[in-house]
Amino acid sequence: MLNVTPDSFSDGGRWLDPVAALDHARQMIAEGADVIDVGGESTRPGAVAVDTAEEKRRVLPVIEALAPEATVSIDTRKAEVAEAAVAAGARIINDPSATLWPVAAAAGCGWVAMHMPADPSVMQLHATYDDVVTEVLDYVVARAAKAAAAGVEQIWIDPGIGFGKTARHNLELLKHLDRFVASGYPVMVGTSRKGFLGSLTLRGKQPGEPGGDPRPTGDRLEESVATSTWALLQGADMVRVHDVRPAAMAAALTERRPTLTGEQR
Ligand code: HH2
Repeated sequence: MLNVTPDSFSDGGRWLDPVAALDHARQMIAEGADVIDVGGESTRPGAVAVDTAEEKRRVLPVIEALAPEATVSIDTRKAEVAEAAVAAGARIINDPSATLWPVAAAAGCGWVAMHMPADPSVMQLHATYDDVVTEVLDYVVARAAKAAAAGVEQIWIDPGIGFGKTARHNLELLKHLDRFVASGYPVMVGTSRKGFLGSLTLRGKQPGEPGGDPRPTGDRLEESVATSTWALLQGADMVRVHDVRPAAMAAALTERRPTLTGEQR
């Protein structure tokens, strides 16, 4: 993904300059990315909403430049930004609000229905579920059904890992991704560099051993690759990552797995 934001949790400020953003996008494509997800508003826990004009100013030049050479998705919660992004060449609306299916239907583009229980500024206060897997699954499937009824042809459902969820909720959702896959909708998953990964393997400790420091945002590569690979093995259709090369290499291995022979082992 390409965050054209000053405040994204792991790469905020790095790709604000459109030239740097394009270079980075081209590098991700060379490393194996199939879709570049462009976002101009951070949705990290506690993030403050960005004004529509500012969000458009951040994303549109990048989308216009990138669309002729790559499949671009726009990561936004605002209809006006989604419409402008599609007009600039984006082919998928990646929608953390799961409300923009009418825009996708009118534009004839793909749409991602992600689960987020409340606005990012307060969503961690809403991390309460009786049965997180069933509740999140029912929510995204209901939104996907509305989109399908409205005529959206390409729909993904996404459990929204880290959005209004505790580490335990995130792990439950990953453990039961097969139930999302069984819905019949293609599944998208984003775990990359997220906070809950930092506490899974603690620095200076063996996995599972208590104590130690949570790993910082920039030091969660192994956990990110492991969980994106897990998602693909469970049948996810698309994974959203920062570090494309290792994720793509691991994804290629999951595809080759059934054909490994004794000699190759
Ligand atoms: N996660 C983030 C943003 N958009 N979209 C989907 N469909 N699924 C996700 O899991 C997802 C998403 C958060 O990651 P990032 O873009 O790196 O951070 P920020 O929101 O701080 O820009």
